Amino acid sequence: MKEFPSIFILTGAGVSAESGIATFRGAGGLWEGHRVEDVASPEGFRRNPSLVYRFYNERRCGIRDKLPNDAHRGIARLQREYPGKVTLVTQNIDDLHERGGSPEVLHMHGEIFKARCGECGGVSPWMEDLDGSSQCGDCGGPLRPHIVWFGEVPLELDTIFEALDSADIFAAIGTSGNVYPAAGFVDHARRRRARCHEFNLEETASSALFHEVHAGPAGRTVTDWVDKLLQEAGSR
Ligand code: BV8
Ligand code: ZN
Repeated sequence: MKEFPSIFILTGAGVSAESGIATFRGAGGLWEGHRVEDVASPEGFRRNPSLVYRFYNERRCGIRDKLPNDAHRGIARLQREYPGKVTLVTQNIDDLHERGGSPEVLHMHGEIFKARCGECGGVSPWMEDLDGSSQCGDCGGPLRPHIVWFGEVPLELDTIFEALDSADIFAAIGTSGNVYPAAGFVDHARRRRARCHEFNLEETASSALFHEVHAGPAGRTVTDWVDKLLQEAGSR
């Protein structure tokens, strides 16, 4: 059986930028007007829940009418057509990878269209606004966005590190590499001899850690890269 290199893809806000979803640290980024500690931390939620509910209601509303772009579709095509293992981990809370055709997405920072119960911990799909009166369908407990805030432990870390340990190719697409532990994945992959690719519009804090940098909009650079990978796999 021909062994095909296993691929690990990490995406950030930049993969959804061409779909019209604002990134965090770009001009007019999401965090402007809001201090991170106030809207994306458990302390902020305890201090002022309605501000946090409102911040995520605005995000949910803004994401609902957006469409996947060529980068989402390219990654989904790779997941469907590449004969080797492809793991997709996203830091994004939108559902554009799913709507772009990805069969499996690991949302390490949670998902905007889900809510989590403060009592039983149950997670359920949630498309509408959330507020202090929203109740868990199972136990009637209070609901919060199913989002990993700063200071909280990211989701699916066991699955993520298991895939990262055996990756031959690591790609970071549209992420500034500011937030840990995601920002540390490239170093982890490098130490396991994976070939590391960075897809970004500009240099980032971790660009020096990558073997190959694909500069430009992910819609184009990811499409070109997937074409090349599928062609190489087909010709093996
Ligand atoms: C944890 C959900 C413990 C919320 C998010 C000091 C040192 C090191 C670490 C820390 C520290 N102090 C605190 C920490 C830990 C902290 C952290 O890293 N803080 C940072 C600020 C220093 N991390 C945590 O708290 C995490 N938890 O550490 O728990 C632990 C750890 C391991 C094991 C056990 C326990 C939890 C962090 C999760 C926070 N939640 N999101 C929400 O979305 O509202 S983070 C949020 O911000 C996103 O999810 C994402 O992760 C991050 C934004 O980053 P990017 O996605 O990279 O977006 P950004 O705008 O920054 O960059 C976009 C890039 O795209 C740019 O480079 C741009 O050039 C590029 N781009 C734009 N357009 C395009 C493009 N590229 C290509 N094509 C384009 N068209
Ligand atoms: Zn409940």
